Amino acid sequence: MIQWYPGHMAQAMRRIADALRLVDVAVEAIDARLPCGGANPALERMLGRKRRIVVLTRSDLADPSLTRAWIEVFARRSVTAVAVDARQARSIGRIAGLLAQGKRSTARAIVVGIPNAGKSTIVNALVKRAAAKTERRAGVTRRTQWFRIAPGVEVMDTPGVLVPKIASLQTQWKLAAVGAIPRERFDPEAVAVQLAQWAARIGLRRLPSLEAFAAERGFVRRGGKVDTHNAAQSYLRAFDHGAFGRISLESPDDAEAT
Ligand SMILES: Nc1nc2c(ncn2[C@@H]2O[C@H](COP(=O)(O)OP(=O)(O)OP(=O)(O)O)[C@@H](O)[C@H]2O)c(=O)[nH]1
Ligand SMILES: [Mg+2]
Repeated sequence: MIQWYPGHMAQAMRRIADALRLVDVAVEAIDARLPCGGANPALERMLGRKRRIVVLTRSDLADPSLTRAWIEVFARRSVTAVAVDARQARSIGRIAGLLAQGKRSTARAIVVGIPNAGKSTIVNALVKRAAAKTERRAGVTRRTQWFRIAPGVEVMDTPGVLVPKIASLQTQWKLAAVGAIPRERFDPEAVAVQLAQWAARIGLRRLPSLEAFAAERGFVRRGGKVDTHNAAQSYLRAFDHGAFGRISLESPDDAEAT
C-alpha cells in the first residue's frame, strides 16, 4: 500500500483554493499515459465551474492512438484537452493560443495537477525561460508562485497534489510507474512486477518480464543470484524513458477508467 501526502500538499490545496478566485482559467496537467488515474478528483471538485484546459503531458511517451481516444473522451465531457511534449515550445504554443481564446483574454492562469505531471515545465514554456525549477522526480515545487508571461498576463505554478488515500491498487502502481510518487515511498520491485504482469495480461509483448529484463541486462550478483532490486529500478527507468516504446497505462475502454 503506497501512502504519501506530505504537509505541503494540504497547504497547497488551500493556496490553490484561494488563487482560484483570482484566475480566469485553470490548466490541469495530466500525464498522457494515465489520463484518468493521473487526475486528482479533489482538485477537479475544487475547480468547480472554472474554465479548465487539460494538458496531457508526456504524449511523446504515450500511445498516440489511445491519447487521441482520451481527447475524445474529454471532448464528450465538454473539456478541451491537448496532448503535448511540454519540453517542446511548439506544443506549448497551442496552450498559449487556448489561453488567449476565452470570452475575454486571460489575465491570470493557474497550472495544477498531481506531482511530477509537468506543471513547472508548462510554466517555463509559457514564460519562455527556465523560471520554475523542474526535475525528474515528484515533489520538486513546494510552494505556489506567480510568473509573468507578458505584460498583464500571469501564471501561477503550484506544488503537485495527490489525494490523501489512493483507493485502487492498480492506480497506486500506475502512479508510481509514471513518477508521481517519490522513489523512496514504494518498493520498485513490486511496481515493476505489477507493470510487467499488466503488460502480459493485456498482451503488450514489448515489455519483458522482470526476470528476462534482469538476465538480459546482466543484473546478476556474484554467485549467479539476480539483483532484482536494481533490475527493478532500471526497469522502471526504462519504462519512463520510453525504452519499451510508447505505452499508455489506461485505455478509455478499461472498465476501471470510466
Ligand atoms: N518526456 C517528457 N518529459 C516531460 C514532459 N513534461 C515534463 N517532462 C519532464 O518531467 C519532469 C518533471 O517535470 P516538472 O515540470 O518538474 O513536473 P511538476 O509537475 O512541476 O512536478 P512537481 O513540482 O514535483 O509536482 C522533468 O524532468 C521534465 O523535463 C513531456 O511532455 N515529455
Ligand atoms: Mg513543479
